[in-house]
Amino acid sequence: MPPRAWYAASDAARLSLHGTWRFRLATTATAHDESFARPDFDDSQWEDLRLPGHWPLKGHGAPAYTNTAYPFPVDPPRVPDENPTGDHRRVFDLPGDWGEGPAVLHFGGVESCARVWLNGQELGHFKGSRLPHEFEIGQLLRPRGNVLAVRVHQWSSGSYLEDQDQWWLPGIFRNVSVHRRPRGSVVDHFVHAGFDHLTGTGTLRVECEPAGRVTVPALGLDLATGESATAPVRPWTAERPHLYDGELITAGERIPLRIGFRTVRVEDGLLKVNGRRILLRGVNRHEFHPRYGRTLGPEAMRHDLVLMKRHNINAVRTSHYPPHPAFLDLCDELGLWVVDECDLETHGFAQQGWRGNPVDDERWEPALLDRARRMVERDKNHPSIVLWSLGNECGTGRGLSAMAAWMRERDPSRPLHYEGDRSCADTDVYSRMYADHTEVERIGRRAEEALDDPELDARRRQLPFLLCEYAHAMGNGPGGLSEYQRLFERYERCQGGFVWEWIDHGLRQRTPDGGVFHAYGGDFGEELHDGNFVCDGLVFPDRVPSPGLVEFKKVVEPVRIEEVPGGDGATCAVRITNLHDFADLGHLTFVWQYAVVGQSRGHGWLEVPAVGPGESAEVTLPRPPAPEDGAGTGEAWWTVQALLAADTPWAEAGHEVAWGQMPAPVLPPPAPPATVRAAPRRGEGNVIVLGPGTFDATSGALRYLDGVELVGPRLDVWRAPTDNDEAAPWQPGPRPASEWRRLGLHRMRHRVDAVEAGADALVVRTRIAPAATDLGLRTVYRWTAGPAVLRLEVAVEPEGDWPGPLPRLGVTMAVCGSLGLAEWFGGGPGEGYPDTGAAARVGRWSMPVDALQTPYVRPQENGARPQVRWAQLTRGDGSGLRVEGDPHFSFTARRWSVEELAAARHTTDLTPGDRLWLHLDHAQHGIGSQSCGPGVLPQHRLEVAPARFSFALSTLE
Ligand code: IPT
Repeated sequence: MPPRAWYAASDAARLSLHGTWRFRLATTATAHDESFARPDFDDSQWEDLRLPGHWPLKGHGAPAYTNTAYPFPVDPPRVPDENPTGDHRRVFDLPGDWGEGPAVLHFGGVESCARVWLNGQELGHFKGSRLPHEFEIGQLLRPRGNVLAVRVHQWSSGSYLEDQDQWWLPGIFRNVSVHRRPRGSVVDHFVHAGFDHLTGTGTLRVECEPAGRVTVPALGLDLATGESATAPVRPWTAERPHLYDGELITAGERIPLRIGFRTVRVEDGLLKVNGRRILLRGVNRHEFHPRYGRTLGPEAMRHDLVLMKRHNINAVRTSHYPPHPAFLDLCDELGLWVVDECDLETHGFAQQGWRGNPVDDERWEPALLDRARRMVERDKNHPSIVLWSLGNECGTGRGLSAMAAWMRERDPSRPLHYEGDRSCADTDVYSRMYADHTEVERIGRRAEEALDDPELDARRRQLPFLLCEYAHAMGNGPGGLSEYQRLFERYERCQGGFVWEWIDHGLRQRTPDGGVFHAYGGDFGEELHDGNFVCDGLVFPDRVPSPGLVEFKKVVEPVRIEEVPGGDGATCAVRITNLHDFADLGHLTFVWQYAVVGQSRGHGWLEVPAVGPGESAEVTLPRPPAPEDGAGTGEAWWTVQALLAADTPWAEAGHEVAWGQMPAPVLPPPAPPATVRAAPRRGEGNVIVLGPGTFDATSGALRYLDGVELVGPRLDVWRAPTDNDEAAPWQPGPRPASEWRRLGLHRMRHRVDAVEAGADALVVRTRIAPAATDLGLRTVYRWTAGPAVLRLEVAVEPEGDWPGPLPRLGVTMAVCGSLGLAEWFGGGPGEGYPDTGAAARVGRWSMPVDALQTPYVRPQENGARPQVRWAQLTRGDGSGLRVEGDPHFSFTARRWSVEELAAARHTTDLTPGDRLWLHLDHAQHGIGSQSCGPGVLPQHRLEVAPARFSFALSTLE
């Protein structure tokens, strides 16, 4: 049947065929003949399979992951003999009141192709995995005992068009249903609902076959299909997704409509909606569930969108295929700008120098046009969709031009997107992936490198710019988000982008002893795979937000709250900037809090004037409350939060949308007791005692602090490489982790040159260096002591010509595992690194050491708390260890060593030992995004240079 608009509901009956089917899997396409399609075929030897779903996730065969490589020889359109083939059978009755007449069998998504029989009669076959396919079946249906037989092959010519970076997961993974099509019911309909921002009016016209009427009660509209009507309306935007309920009525059917009035245009070199430039704070979303693959229930879809809205995300690119249509209904309802992308990617041809690329071969054109049609026709009625995308990573070719031409003709109301053709010949926006900050800046100034063709160059220079992928969220990271955001705010041409990507595609698995972990490429024995490159999302596979999402929320917040510089020292003024594209700040309430050393000393409402989009206002904070006697001295901070004033469909009143912190004048702490410096002395055995510390006299290593046993502290420069440290092989420039391993930073040797007990200090002189090189770090540990405190000053002098940055610079020590509770004053509550620290706020935080860990799917450096003034590790009874740092430091505490962390492949490989490893870092190297994008920006690199830092260690009773 020709493709048509999807709608979730109508008064025409539907019968879902979800549930238990009979199933048999063969390893080749030709293992069985077609007799299974006969109604009397005996399938009692088959197994049960619940649909929708992918058979490899239900105990039949196995999933496989490749990024761009085709997991079969590239010889289009042929596929290998080993072609897992699933035969499916389902017997169904019609409901008693079904009646007679036309009906349609609907498949929402089948990977990768299907042949279908009903009651022994072949209906046909189809390809296009994430697109709908329908068959007219009314004449074949009978009241009882209908036998539906579907043969699905994992590989088909269609697989060449579906080389997206994800698991290969065959099966009937979306809805299968039968729809009654009464005479006079809707064959297809197209809702046109534009908004004129100059007059504030919306214009509605609904095309429909057959003709009928359209009503919109709230607008008093009742018009014939094909006619237009104009009325004053509230427009639809992602910020205020106003939908009007209406109805389409034909002789045979009534369909509820949800109408959003908005107009999308590219004008003045900008992408505008309702006459205004929009800024995309977007994510790329694959459909993924850790147990069900690309089969998502309504709860998971809503969960994704609610999480996005709560994290200030306003846009989704449906990478790289149209999603389940219910997801788009939710985008209309909750408010997101959507780039709907066609189910098309031929990336694996890049590995063949693009030889034989289907998008540049006219024999494939009908298949490409079929895909374009199935997407546009299905999804054309969603106000949330503001751009159509031809597909992803297909190189260039006339097939893409043919798709673009057809789309323009069919739906001139939406601009076109495609990234793979730098000339932008077929598109209305200039889109790139992973361009670094410098290049984005140039593009922002419309000063990018020229195209060879001057005409195309001039045209492209006038186009708005977006990053359809950036900030690769693989493992720890992405770093550098704030710097991108500043560019998007500075250059109006740069209209934001879409982080790659929303969710880690880790498949939930159990170890033999019951531990749960998330599997990635290679875990199913694939002979060709791309490892954990499939885990690069802002949420973990179980949809728990990762620190990257928390960071993104802060970076893209639609209200900026910052200090007005040059205050008088006593009062503090804040500037509140409204970064929404349409909304004023009426939906938010503002509260202030004044805290001293993280303890609240007062809070209240803050009156903020109505500030329009793009505008700002200055507001003076109240005078700080007077310090109470003896209390409230030390470092003081203002925090101002913008909270939702009323419930929304995605968060309750009081939900924090944005925040800012401003330092307040420090209240001087009480004068410290005059320091009496203790002198080192020889103790019993081969030890030196200095104040509360006991040291090994030969190595100079601290052994006990007030009777608490310690190992270390000693200098440490190694971290378990992050995915961004490892970096993608195709990235330009050195890959940090390989460089570090080449230098031997994971096997540093510590040599003690002198242990000098002076009059009031113990000085330990060392040199730390890896084998096979003359590079080294001369390090002097200078210990002094007061009555109950040990002070360590570390001085590091590099020797030799270090070629690149260090992973970290600090000291590491091991303490007793019973010190399982962490408390600190500094950045938190989550982790933060030099270029991922925007979301860390200064406060006093506490949590169990186990909760400090971030469970990246592939274990790697994680969990550092930045800008820490002091930290404590304690037992339940409050006893433990306290560290103060000067300057501020970052700390990490774990139940395993860096070496164990670096060696683990999955979270379940990490077993807690009986010690805690405590890392006190003077500095860390930034995180960057080099797993598929730019590396660490210069200002966040940890260059090798002389350094001095100190810690005061004491015990708590
Ligand atoms: C880019 C792809 O478009 C996307 O699907 C995903 O694979 C991403 O990279 C990395 O995770 S293509 C890349 C080779 C620039």
